[in-house]
Amino acid sequence: MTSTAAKTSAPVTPDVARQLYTTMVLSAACDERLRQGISRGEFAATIWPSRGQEAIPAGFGAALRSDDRLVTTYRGLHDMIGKGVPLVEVIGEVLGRRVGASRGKGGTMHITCPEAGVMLCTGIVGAGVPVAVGLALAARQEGSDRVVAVCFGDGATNTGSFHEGMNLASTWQLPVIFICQNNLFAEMTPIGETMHIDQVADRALAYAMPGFRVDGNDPEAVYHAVSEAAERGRAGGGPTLLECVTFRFKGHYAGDPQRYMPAERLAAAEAADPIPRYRRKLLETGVLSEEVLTAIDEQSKGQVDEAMNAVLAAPPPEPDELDKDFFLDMKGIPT
Ligand SMILES: Cc1ncc(C[n+]2csc(CCOP(=O)(O)OP(=O)(O)O)c2C)c(N)n1
Ligand SMILES: [Mg+2]
Repeated sequence: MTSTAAKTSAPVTPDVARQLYTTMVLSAACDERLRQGISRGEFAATIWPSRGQEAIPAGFGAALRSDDRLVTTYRGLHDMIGKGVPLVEVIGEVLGRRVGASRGKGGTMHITCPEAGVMLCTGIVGAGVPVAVGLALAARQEGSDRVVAVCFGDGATNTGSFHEGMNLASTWQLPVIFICQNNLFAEMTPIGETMHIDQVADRALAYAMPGFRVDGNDPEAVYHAVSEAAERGRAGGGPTLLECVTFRFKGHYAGDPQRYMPAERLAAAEAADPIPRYRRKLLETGVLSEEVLTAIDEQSKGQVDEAMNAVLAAPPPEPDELDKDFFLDMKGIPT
């Protein structure tokens, strides 16, 4: 039993190609800078690196509207960047500074930025799924045609929350795009030891939902698959499950020595790094020139350095802010 592969090979416009490549490079530069600072002891922070998985948020970031919603996980800094959360707010939250998206009180696992549509980030595996379904119900009740994308890992698809959320979204035909970032590992366990199916996308069949397996290292494939799913959701066609197959280069957490990871497997994945792969494609097809690509590479590193300097100069939250920002008043203003 297999799900259909997504029909997604049309070319993208140069503007979309530029956005896809920029998100990938910016996410990798941010991840790299944070890991560097942690390993040098420059600051205390914890991250769950997304290096290797950048093509996924590049694709959905370009496919979704800014008012579409996103729910993601602890391994979601690249997702935040793809959805348009300012770098200072991402890095600021990781370092626990007042300029962070959650004013430095949430940390890496709890970044929200409603202005960019990022409504929840959670460290509880699978827990974002039912919340995304609720956000999609809210969109319908408000008469909005916005859609909700929810990112989670392969391991999360073994949780009850995932199946309950899939079932309800299917039953009520809600506009949810379930995006599994299948990096083939859950913490230190390879996927073959946690499920007996060949494809996560097949899990859609149990809910009579379209399910597609996508090359999660190809930003254009993800872009097309999410665009189609969003179009279906906006038109009342219900939810879609996308299994974006990728790889996690840096282990479960920053500093993970990855003793469980066969060296040749990691080396093969790194040799197929989606960023140089997409760069080569853009050059070979003449969509973007070497000059433009180099400028994007340099500007992205510059933007990360600038954001990091702004964060390092910013204070942590004051103790009297601890009990603020939990509730909204009747006008929707944080109390
Ligand atoms: C409900 C719950 N169970 C267990 C954990 C511990 N845990 C943290 S990450 C993780 C693995 C999740 O793997 P996957 O869903 O594939 O996401 P990835 O980390 O690969 O992105 C586990 C088991 C948790 N945080 N929450
Ligand atoms: Mg995983």
